[in-house]
Amino acid sequence: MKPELLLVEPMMPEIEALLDAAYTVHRYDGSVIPSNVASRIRGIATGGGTGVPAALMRTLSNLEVIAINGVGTDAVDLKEAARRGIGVTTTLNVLTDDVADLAMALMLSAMRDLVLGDQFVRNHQWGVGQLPLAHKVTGRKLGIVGMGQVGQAIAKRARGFDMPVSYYSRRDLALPDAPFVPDLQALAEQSDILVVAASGGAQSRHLISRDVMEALGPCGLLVNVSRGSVVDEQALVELLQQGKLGKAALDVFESEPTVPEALLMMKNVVLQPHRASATVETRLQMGQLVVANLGAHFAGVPLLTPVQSI
Ligand code: 8YV
Repeated sequence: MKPELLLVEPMMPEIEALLDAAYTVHRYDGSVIPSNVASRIRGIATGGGTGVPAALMRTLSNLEVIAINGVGTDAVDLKEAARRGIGVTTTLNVLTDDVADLAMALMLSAMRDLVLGDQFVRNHQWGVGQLPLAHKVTGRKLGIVGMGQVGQAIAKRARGFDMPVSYYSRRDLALPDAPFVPDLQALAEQSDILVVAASGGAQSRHLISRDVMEALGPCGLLVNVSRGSVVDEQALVELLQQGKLGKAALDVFESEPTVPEALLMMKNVVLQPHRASATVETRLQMGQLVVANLGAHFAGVPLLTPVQSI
């Protein structure tokens, strides 16, 4: 008999086909799972942002493994998983480049007003109206918040744009070409562009505070490719409205998929629907790693990319 699995967030059809071949897959639609089904579910596949709601986890009394199709673990109660001996895996190393690429794309898009230029052409304004000049990216001072794999991949790309890079992180990594700035507000103050690449979770909630954004200032750009929770979104909206923060380019939000209405109206804001890892190539690799981790668990061999050992 195939083990039973709960798919909490849809994956690529190719990946779902692999899951269907190996497991009896129940697709979660948010409704209550009948107890006779819930008790048979031994594994979960889910997204990083979606994770596993606490109430759902409680109903799955025989859950053994949670395979996250992403690197964020903030939407899974890791303590509870450890207490219950549930293994948790992520797709470590696979999506770093894509997230760093999107950070650069957001940076370029916001500084060079790409969205406005696109709308200008589509609205037949070229030759009719005037588009204000944009701002230069090359050579701008970049501050990176969270210098893990993604932060370092962003720094590597930024060097190609001759951008001096400094960073704030939980600890000084003694990197040869990027100084550690232990005071986040000071980093914001000295940066033209601040990119958020820190992990989400209680420890980083509203790390990008009103004060930090005010320090970035009226000419500054805030880019977020990590989690919406890291930024105080209400303060962000207010500061953009008041002109105290120059621009924002955001892939993630505090209550996805809800985006503050005020942001939708702002020309100095670039928005994406949490798509940093959303490329065919990367999602395929991520999905394959999810399948491989689940396969390892049910074969009784060590997980490939565990978050914690069970
Ligand atoms: C994905 C993510 O969009 O890695 C993460 O934690 O949030 C993203 O890469 C997500 O996991 C797919 O739903």
